[in-house]
Order: sequence, then structure tokens, then C-alpha cells
Amino acid sequence: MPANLTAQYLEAERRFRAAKTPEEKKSALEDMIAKLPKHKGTEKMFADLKSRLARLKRGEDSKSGGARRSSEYTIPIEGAGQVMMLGAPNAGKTALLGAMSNAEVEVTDYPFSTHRPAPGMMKYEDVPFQLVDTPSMDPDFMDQFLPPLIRCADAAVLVVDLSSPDCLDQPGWILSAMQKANIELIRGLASSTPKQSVPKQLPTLMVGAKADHPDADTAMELLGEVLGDRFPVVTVSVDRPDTLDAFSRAVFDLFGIVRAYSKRPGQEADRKAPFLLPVGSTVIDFAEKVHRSFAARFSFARGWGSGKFEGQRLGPGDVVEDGDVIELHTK
Ligand SMILES: Nc1nc2c(ncn2[C@@H]2O[C@H](COP(=O)(O)OP(=O)(O)OP(=O)(O)O)[C@@H](O)[C@H]2O)c(=O)[nH]1
Ligand SMILES: [Mg+2]
Repeated sequence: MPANLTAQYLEAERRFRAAKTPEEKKSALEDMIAKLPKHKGTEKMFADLKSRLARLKRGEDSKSGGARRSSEYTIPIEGAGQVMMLGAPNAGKTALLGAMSNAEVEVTDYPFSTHRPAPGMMKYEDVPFQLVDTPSMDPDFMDQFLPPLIRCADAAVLVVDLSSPDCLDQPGWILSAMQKANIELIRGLASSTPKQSVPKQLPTLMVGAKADHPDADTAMELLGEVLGDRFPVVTVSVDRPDTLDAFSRAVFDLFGIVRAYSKRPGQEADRKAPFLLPVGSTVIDFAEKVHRSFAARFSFARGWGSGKFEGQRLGPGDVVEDGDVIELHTK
């Protein structure tokens, strides 16, 4: 059931986010509780607000940043890389994480329901990526503990709500929040972007969410006019599996990597886990990745896969293509 929030409630919520002192926060939260329409669809929200107020009164304030330790926001990278999901309130970040992974998520029709970053593993074919859902941002608010976490990531997805009247403004909100935190969202590949730089550069994919909405196509066209080719773009709808496949492929492309599988002479290729290499890597880079001693003792290789004849003889400088099977021969 939709929450159907009133303008008065949203105003109280805005006051809460802008509040600096615990007293201001308490007063705004009390106002939110008073102005929240009370029906079945807002029961969970009501309970959430009451427990936030109780925590504030106990002096904990853990959800709005006051007493939270920054270490709570450290998420060790798993899989081929870590991708921060950034976006405006209610844009559809948590729903997308839920659709792409086994992470337990709570999707709500009211904004700012995600209070803490939360990871989930997504697979593109046989390559796992770690998506991290984050608390929403808008022109007035960004959780102060987010920037250090975002700086550790390999890439970002900027989720824009195609059903929202302010969808054309949303990329600007996120870009300027990032700029203030010395983070630059760029068009680029994670494999060729330095891990550390000032400002921190983060290769970004723009995601037009809720592509099933009747206004989505028009919104995408207008976004294209506003942003040009600033970022690669993909549209998703959580109920349309084809769009989710396109999303995972776009994340793979954002990393700029190829997969290669090793094979011992006379045996089948080992398809359990691919070796991941930056686009443009060569056979000797692959040998190095399999084991340094293979690179040192490299004689020649044989390759199977796109662009290669079956079992073609390869030298150290031949370029590896995505999906290649490579058999290394040493001296
Ligand atoms: N029609 C449609 N609705 C969607 C889609 N994805 C999300 N929604 C709805 O959009 C609302 C917000 O979704 P969330 O995933 O909670 O958004 P969020 O960005 O995590 O929002 P907060 O963290 O609460 O700020 C919910 O009512 C979802 O059901 C989609 O692909 N299509
Ligand atoms: Mg959320």
C-alpha cells in the first residue's frame, strides 16, 4: 500500500535532514510522527520513526550519523570488484540490489529508508561483483560517513529515478555531493583508473531505474540531452529480467576486463573460475597471473576462443580476448 505522504510530512522530513543539533532533530522527528498519515501502509514507517526518536532521546542517534563509528562503514571488497550504488531518495537502489543478489533488502515506497550501506553479490555469467547499496542523498543531505567508503570502491552506479518529476536534476545532486567530498564520477574503466587519486576518480555507470514507468522513455531522452555521453547508460526495471541481464553486462563492461581460462596440455579447460585481466592484456600477462614461474619459463602458448583458430600457437605479445582458453608451455 503506498504511503501517500503529505507535503507537511515531507517538509518535516526536510527539516529533520537539515537539523544540526539533537534538539532540532528531536523536534523535527516529533513533527514527522505527528504529520505521518496513519494507515496500514505506514505502520512500518511509523514504528521506524518512533524507534529513531527513542534512540535520539537516549542520546544514541545512531541512524543519523551522530554516534556511529566510521568502522561500521567498512565493507571489505569481495569478488572482481566493489560497486557503490549512489542515488536520490526513493530512486530504486535497494530494489535493484534485491533483484540482482541474494541480499536481504527492505524496499519501501517512502524515501530515506536505507540507513546503512549494505553489500550483495551479483554475478555477470561467471564473474561475481559486489554491489553496495547506500543511504540516499539529495541537495541538502549526504550521510557524512559515506565518502570514505565510496573512496575505497572500484566503481559506481548512479541510479536515477525515471518516474520522478525531478529525475533531470538527480544526477546533478549526486555529482555535486561527490564533488564536495572530493570524489569525481567519471566515464572510464575500473581496470585503467588509478586506485588512489586526488580527487578520487570513480568510473561510473548511469542507471535509469523504473524503466517500466510510462514516462521513462521521455525521461531517458531528456537525460541524454542534459548529460550527453558523460556516462555509459543502461535502463532497468526490477520486474524485467532482460534489463537486469543488461545491467550486469554493463557493470562487467565498466570494469574493462576480459576472462581467460587455463588449460593443461591434454586436459579440458578449467572453467571453475576465470582469470581476470585488464582489456588489452597479452599472453605473458596471463602467464604472470596464473603463476609467476610460468611467465619466467614461458616458451609458447596455444589458444582457443574468439578470433583464434582452435589450438593456434601464440607468442607472449598476443592479445587475450574475453573467453579465451590458453594452454601455457614452459621451457
Ligand atoms: N515501477 C517500478 N517501481 C520500482 C522499481 N524499482 C523500485 N521501485 C519502487 O520504488 C520505490 C523505492 O524503491 P527503493 O529500492 O526502496 O528505493 P531507494 O533508492 O533504495 O530509496 P531509499 O533508500 O528509501 O531512499 C519502491 O516503492 C519500489 O517498489 C522498478 O523497476 N519499477
Ligand atoms: Mg534504499
